[in-house]
Amino acid sequence: MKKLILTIFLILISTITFADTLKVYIADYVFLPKIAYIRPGDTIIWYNYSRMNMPHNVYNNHGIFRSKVMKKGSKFSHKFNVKGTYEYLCTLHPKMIGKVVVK
Ligand SMILES: [Cu+2]
Repeated sequence: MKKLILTIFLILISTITFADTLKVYIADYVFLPKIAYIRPGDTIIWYNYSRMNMPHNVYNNHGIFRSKVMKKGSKFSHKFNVKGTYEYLCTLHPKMIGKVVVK
């Protein structure tokens, strides 16, 4: 009986996935990683780590997430609950693009 309970407990534990947080670093004109792969319920935190004191933002064209202009050292987070691919850019430097893939 104890063994059965232990087995059921281990099966339950193995099927529970915990929400995670992934950091995306904003360096000088790039998002690292450029493509972030996460699961539903996970949160992305963007950190502006620019060495050139460059302000940046994170802007999704569909309005799903948009940060303010972030000075060096600032951060912005968004929790993704729905599967999909979310593209974004920095409107101050439109060549800076990134993607969050929730699957
Ligand atoms: Cu920028």
